[in-house]
Parts: sequence; structure tokens; C-alpha cells
Amino acid sequence: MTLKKVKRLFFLFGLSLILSLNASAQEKTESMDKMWGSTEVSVDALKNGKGKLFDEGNFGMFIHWGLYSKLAGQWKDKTYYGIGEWIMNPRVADIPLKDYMQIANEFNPVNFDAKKIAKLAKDAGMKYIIITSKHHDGFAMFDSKASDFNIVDATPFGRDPMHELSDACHELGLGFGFYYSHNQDWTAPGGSGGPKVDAKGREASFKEYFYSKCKPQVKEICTNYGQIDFVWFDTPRNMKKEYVVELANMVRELQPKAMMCSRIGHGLGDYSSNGDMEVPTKNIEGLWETCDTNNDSWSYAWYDNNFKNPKEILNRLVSTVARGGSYLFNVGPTGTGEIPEIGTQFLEEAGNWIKRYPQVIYGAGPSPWGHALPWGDVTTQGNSLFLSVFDWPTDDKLYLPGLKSEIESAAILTKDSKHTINFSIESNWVVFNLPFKKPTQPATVIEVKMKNKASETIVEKEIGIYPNINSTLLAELGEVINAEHEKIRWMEKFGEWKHAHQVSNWKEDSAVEWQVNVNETGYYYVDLCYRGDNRLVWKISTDEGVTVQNQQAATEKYVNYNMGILEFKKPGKHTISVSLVDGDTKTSSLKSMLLKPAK
Ligand code: FHN
Repeated sequence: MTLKKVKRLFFLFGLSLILSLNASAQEKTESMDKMWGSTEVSVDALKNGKGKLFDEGNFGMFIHWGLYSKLAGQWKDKTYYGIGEWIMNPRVADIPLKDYMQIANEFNPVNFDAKKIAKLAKDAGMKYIIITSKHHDGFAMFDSKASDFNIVDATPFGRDPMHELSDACHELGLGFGFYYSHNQDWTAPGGSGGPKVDAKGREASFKEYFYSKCKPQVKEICTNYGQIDFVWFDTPRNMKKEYVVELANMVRELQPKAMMCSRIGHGLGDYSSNGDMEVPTKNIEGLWETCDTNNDSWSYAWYDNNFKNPKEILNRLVSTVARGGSYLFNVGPTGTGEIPEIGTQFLEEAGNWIKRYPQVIYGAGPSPWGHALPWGDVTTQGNSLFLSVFDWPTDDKLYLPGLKSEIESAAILTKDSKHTINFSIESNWVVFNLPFKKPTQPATVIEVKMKNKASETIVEKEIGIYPNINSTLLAELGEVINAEHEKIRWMEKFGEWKHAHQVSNWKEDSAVEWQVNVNETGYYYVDLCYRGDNRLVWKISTDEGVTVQNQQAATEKYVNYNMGILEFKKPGKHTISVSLVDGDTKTSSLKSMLLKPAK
């Protein structure tokens, strides 16, 4: 069927029949999206087989590009803030299907240059590219026989950019894969969120959508682009298991080397996909990934130039690797096909750093500390711990808490040489003597050679309280006593997810308790990060009988409030606990505590 025919038929059946998503249904399914599970496939077998690129590469480029990129977050003179690829959805601009499909007539990304994009990924230190072949809007960015609503048949551009990009990736030795929205399809009758009737006015079923569009298109992307390394399905929600199994089997048969992320649904992926834009706070075992974006939206939006700078990109990358995962970092080309300039520049700068320190990222293992440290993070390789120091200490000393394994030597790695640094062991802290000025930007790497394998490094579980930098005690790193501890997420702009662990539902004997290791005695300002209603009274106590109790305001957003000064009288191991003394026990939620040296 030609695109013209499709458009005419949809027009005939009226817009009211077309848009099926409503806000409450969406809310319901959002919570299902949180259930993206992990794989049942043997992790070791994957790491040594088809998962090698993913496991060792640790850094890939995600690309959200489609018809929505042309709209750039704007419809009929109005800007819609939030993730741009959702613009046609009733929750955003609610664009009539007929109007949306017509955008294809003017979609002409003449500046698309596959080689340039692949080169940027390579220069940025990325090892593979995963691009949207079809997002929820149903528009195929590849040549498809299964639907005319595709970039070759429906646009003046008339080229298949996916061919160009897969070729460019293969030429540069990069891995390549496709994102495909298998469940949601807002323009195909029967697709989740799509028209409820087909072109003939008959009720359209998911089954029809699945066999006429979804499965044939997945077959196309798995057949026409050579060997692919990833098929990245998304938002399975309540898709029936039988369909998911059928897709997974087909992909495994056609592309035995392709890794599928857990968002295919029903625990059938090869690796687990974390929540969007979420760098986890604690180490996670197995094969997993965090996908993140270089600004706030996934796809291009004209107003969104809130690009992560090289320091933030690298910090989030290093932290993801240090938690045991891989980092998939998104860019959104414009409607004419180019990646915005600032994003490009920042990625290249991040790549220059990675080129100098490949051992910190590629094939690197997780941090023995299990969480980020105040000045940066730690990855491991062979016998070495790599300390990526993003925040340089102001007093020439870098502190490492609770290290029980023996160090052989330590050195700062600069461009082409190693500068040995002195260190001392003071009770159970290692103190490195550093030059006053940070030697390399945006992070300095210190290689700490251990006597044994770095992955076997033993670290005490207490969280360090540092004398020269603020120490954060996250709720999830403490013990929650008789209160509710849950992981939550919320949207700032539409689709822009934030994540936290919170403790709520406080009772008289509720508390959060942390085991800490204090390097230096003295005074520390103590802040609590919480949200709630009106004013709250909190009490913070230590095992030395020191107490801070104070009232501060509360709002619906998490904010840090200064509670007072806490004293540690003796160095070493202590317990700190927090409890709610007065305030609404249901709405008061604690996220973290911050200890700031007062001197
Ligand atoms: O709804 C999509 C969204 O548009 C974007 O593609 C992200 C990327 O992970 N996935 C879904 C939401 O989680």
C-alpha cells in the first residue's frame, strides 16, 4: 500500500479513533516499565562470547533520530519541553496522526553524514552505535517492505541512512545495532498506543500489528544490514510473552551474535537495562547497562542545549564502569541530520581523555569500595586500582578509606609518563601526597599497583568520613530500621527521569544507621537531604553520645538542609543514626546525609 493510501484511510476514520493513550493508562504502564528484568543467560558464557564487545567496550553511542527530530520539540508555534521523540503523543502535543505522518513529506536530512557520526563515536572512545530504526511513532528510518511509512518511501530524502551508518561503523571497526520499539507503535493499527481500527474500519488487534509490521520489520533489520551486534527493544509493558518469545527466537536465529537488552520483556534479554538516565549508586553484578543522554531530551529539541560537559560525561562513564556496568550515551541529530555542535565538541574532549587512559575504561572491573568516593571513583584492571580523581583535594592529600590489601606502588599517570607518589598508611586509611595543582583535566588518574589482583582487593564496609572533602551518606548505604526503604524515580521535564532511594513511613523507633570510618576528630557540619511537608524536626546521633536536633523547612523536592555541627571525639569506626522527631511521618522522606569538615 502506498503512503498516500495509508494517509487517506486514516483520515477517513477520524482522529478520535486514532489516539488511544490516556494519562491514567500511561501511569499504570510506567510502573511496569520499572520491571525491566535481567537475563537468565549465563553471564560468563556471554562475556566470553557474543557479549565481549558490550562487556569490555563499556561505552557506546545511542542515537535517537526520526521524524520527531524535524519537529525539534515544537508543534504549531508552541514548544513542548521534555523528551522530543514523544511529541506526537497525547501527553505532549497530541498531534493528529494524519498531520504527523505528513511530516515525512518534508523530512529531508540532507546533512546526514554517516561517516562523520561514526568517526565522532570512534573519537569519543565509544565502541559501538545503537540507533533508533523505529521509535514509538512507528516511522521506520530504514527501507521497509513491511510499511511504507519509512524514510525511503515516504520522504524526499529517499536514502536508507541505516545502510550508510552500518557500513560506516563496520569500516571503522565499531559495533552496530538497532533500537526497535516493538510494543508501542502509535501509527500502526493494533500497535500499543496506535489506532484501534485498521484501514477498513475493522477492530485492529495487536496480533495483526505484530505479524504485519513488527515481526517483518525486525526481520528486515536483522537481515539487510550485515552482522549486527545489538537489537535494543524498548517499553515491553504488558506485551504478551508469546510475542516476545517469537521475536527473541527470530533475532537469535538471524543474528546469533546480537545482544538483546532486557527491555525486550519477560526476562528474555541477554543483559539488563537500568532505568533511563540512571547511574546506580551501588555495584551491580552481571551484565548491565545504563543509558543516558547528552542533554535532557533523547531526540533533538531546539531549546535543549543543556549538554553534559566532558567532566560530567567522564564522571558518569567512570562511575557506571566502577559499578560494574556499560554506559550507552545518547546523541540526537537534528532534522537535517547533524549532531549539535556543543555536544560534538564535549564528546571529542571526553574521547581525548579516554585515549590517554584506555585502561581505566575498556575491560575494566568494578570498584572494591562498591560505591563512588567523594573525589571520584575507582576501576580495576590486572593488579591495578585506577583512581579517577575528578575533584582535586585542596590540601594536597587524597584519602582512601578502609583498604586492607597491600599496595606495591602508586603513580600519577600523565600524558606519556608516570610520576611516582608517596603515600602513608594511617590506621586504616591510605593517604597519598599529591601535587598542589591537578596535573590533568578533567580528571587525574592515579594508578595504585596492588601486590595481588585488584579485583580481589579487600575493603572494609564502613563508609569514609573525610577530613578534606564532604562525605555523603546515601540512604541505600545505611541500615534502615523499621521504616520503608524504596527506590523511586520521577520526571523533571516530561520523560527526564531522576532516581533516588528514600526512607519514609517513619515510626517512633525508626532510624537510618550508617557504619562510618572517621579519619580526623573534630567538628563537621551535618546536612540532611529530604522532602516533606511544612517543617520537620530530625535528630542525628553518634555512638559517642553526640546529638544534633533541629527543625528545618520541608518542600516537595529533595533539598539539603543544614542541621548543625556534629563532633567526632575519637577517630575510627562509629555509628551515626538519623530519626524523625516531629513531622508528618508519611510524607517525610530522607535521601541522604552530608558531613562537611567545619574547619
Ligand atoms: O519511551 C522511550 C523513550 O522515548 C526513550 O527511547 C528511552 C530510551 O531509553 N526509552 C523509553 C522510555 O524508557
